[in-house]
Amino acid sequence: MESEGLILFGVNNIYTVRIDEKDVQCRIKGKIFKDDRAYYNPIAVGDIVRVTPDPLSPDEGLIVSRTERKNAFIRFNMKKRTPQVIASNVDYLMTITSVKSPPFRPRFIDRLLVSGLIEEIEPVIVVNKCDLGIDKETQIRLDDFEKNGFKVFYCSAKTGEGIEELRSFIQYKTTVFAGQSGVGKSSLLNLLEPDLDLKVGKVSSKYDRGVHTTRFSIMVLLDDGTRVIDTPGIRECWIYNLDPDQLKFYFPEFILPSGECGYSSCLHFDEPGCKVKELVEEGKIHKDRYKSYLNILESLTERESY
Ligand SMILES: Nc1nc2c(ncn2[C@@H]2O[C@H](COP(=O)(O)OP(=O)(O)OP(=O)(O)O)[C@@H](O)[C@H]2O)c(=O)[nH]1
Ligand SMILES: [Mg+2]
Ligand SMILES: [Zn+2]
Repeated sequence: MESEGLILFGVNNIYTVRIDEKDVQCRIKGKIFKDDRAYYNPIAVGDIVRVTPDPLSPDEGLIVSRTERKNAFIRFNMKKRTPQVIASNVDYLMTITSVKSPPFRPRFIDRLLVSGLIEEIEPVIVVNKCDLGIDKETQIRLDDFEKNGFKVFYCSAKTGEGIEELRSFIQYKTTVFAGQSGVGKSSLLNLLEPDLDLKVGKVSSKYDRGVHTTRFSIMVLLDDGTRVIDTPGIRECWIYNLDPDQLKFYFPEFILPSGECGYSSCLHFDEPGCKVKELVEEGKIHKDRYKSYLNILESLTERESY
């Protein structure tokens, strides 16, 4: 008899699948996902799968198919040149960031926001470690995100500040926590679910960055049905599945002024009469956001010529 399940965790081709109220260890039956070789992993946390009992091991299951994904948070593995699905079927992509230790990296946030928008996952920013203080320049950049329509939460896993607001925002939804190593993703999740006791690492004082404590993605089901996915820290966020001339649509503050650019197909790069560039020069569009745009555009154009 087949049943439907939700992937909570998976490593070495053994998956923990929530079926009804129980967690069942499952393997993939045979080579059913051979069409999916373009991906590093055929099954990801958040996938909905069909499972049959394993005839050789009655307490375990065999995954026989996967329901089509609504969306996916994908990491592009530059070394292997393959996309890796970190989590699927999610409502919010929460970029967790810290103001200090590790340092604030707004360009990295810009990339994660684009990744979410491409997949039609609502991107949200969570500024953790607020107990360490926020300098003026960082605050200006954070206000700019809000001005452009992104939700920004301020919290501290150390003091508990802002946690209840975060909890009510994610209630009943599926949220993936993403960000650099050491920003406090696992710490925040431990605070949301105190019995959880996820391993928390330190921030290397020598390099001022995390030590990659979380090794595998895991979905945590909170008591009220809220779902949160903790993920390993990522060093870089590559945008890969995008036509370079589409990128401009993922920077919300470019959309309105682009109507006043000299060319309707303006890439806001070096075209004459570009309104976006004019607003950057006037300080009305944050120059750092524009730099992020140019950096991503460049990487997409390079990639096209492989
Ligand atoms: N001061 C301060 N430290 C925090 C806060 N949140 C987490 N930390 C510390 O930051 C360090 C890293 O926390 P983790 O929760 O392991 O970070 P992570 O994002 O899960 O890191 P990876 O699993 O490596 O990706 C730990 O030493 C935490 O105690 C906070 O709000 N304030
Ligand atoms: Mg972690
Ligand atoms: Zn333009």
